Amino acid sequence: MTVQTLPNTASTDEIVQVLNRDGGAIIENFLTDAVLERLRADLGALLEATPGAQEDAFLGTKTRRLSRLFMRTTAMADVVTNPLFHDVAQAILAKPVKVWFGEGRTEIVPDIRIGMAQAIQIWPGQGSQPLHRDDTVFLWRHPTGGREARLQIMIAITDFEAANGGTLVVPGSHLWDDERMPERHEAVPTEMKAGSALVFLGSTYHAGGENTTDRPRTGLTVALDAAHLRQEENMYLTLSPEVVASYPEHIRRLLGWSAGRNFMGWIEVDGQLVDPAELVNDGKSFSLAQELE
Ligand SMILES: O=C(O)CCC(=O)C(=O)O
Ligand SMILES: [Fe+2]
Repeated sequence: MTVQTLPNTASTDEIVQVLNRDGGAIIENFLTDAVLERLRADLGALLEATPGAQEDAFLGTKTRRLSRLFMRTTAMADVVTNPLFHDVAQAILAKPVKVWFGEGRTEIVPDIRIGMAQAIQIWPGQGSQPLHRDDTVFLWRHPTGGREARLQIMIAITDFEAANGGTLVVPGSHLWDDERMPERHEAVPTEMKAGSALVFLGSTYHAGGENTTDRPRTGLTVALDAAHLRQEENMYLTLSPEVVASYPEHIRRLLGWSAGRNFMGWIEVDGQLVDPAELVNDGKSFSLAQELE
């Protein structure tokens, strides 16, 4: 089994179909050259100054991980609003949930939210990660019955090859139950040109591969999650209100400054339960934080 490669003209439906069948898909030319260059310019020097992780078994001592990306490059806004990622995540994650309010039967559609964003640079000599599911952060159980927690993307900032650690993916593993152990021979390496991207479900087994070349492999990974789940990267502590306020409302909501349609994440102001997106709009979140000091 391989991971199917789709052109960037593929429709949301086509991409969703492949993801439901295989658990992952490669999208060619996901980024424009201009956005790719901005990401390289904004993150390159920072990655150079970033040390490898201190833990080897999962994070990798020869792997550099740079997060807090929305304060480091505004190109992140282009990444998360790209319809090849954003609209596919919306289609997969924003599935209605039926609830009762007294005698009223109603449907709530979850919003989507950025769960984490990280540049991952795998240096020569780094061995492969253990195969894992990224929805493990939510302790998600499988089979999911089609209710996924996360859509993840891994964008190639340098070319991804089998030899340089191109992400290992186990096609079809999103359908497995929690008893089945993933085995290395079931995984295929992601090979794609810089600017292309692998999208995969939170329930798909994958891992960073071994880099046996003499050059680092650089990727940018971002998660879009169902918004009622806690964000893996703590955006409230990571990004200052000033940084968040510098982005348009849609991005601010995606970053978590929003209560969403199920009102998860409200704050109280003058006795009213308010969506924080409204406060950031008129600058009130700053005075609110001061009031608490
Ligand atoms: O770097 C990669 O190719 C994948 C990394 C990964 O899956 C992770 O750190 O969770
Ligand atoms: Fe992962």
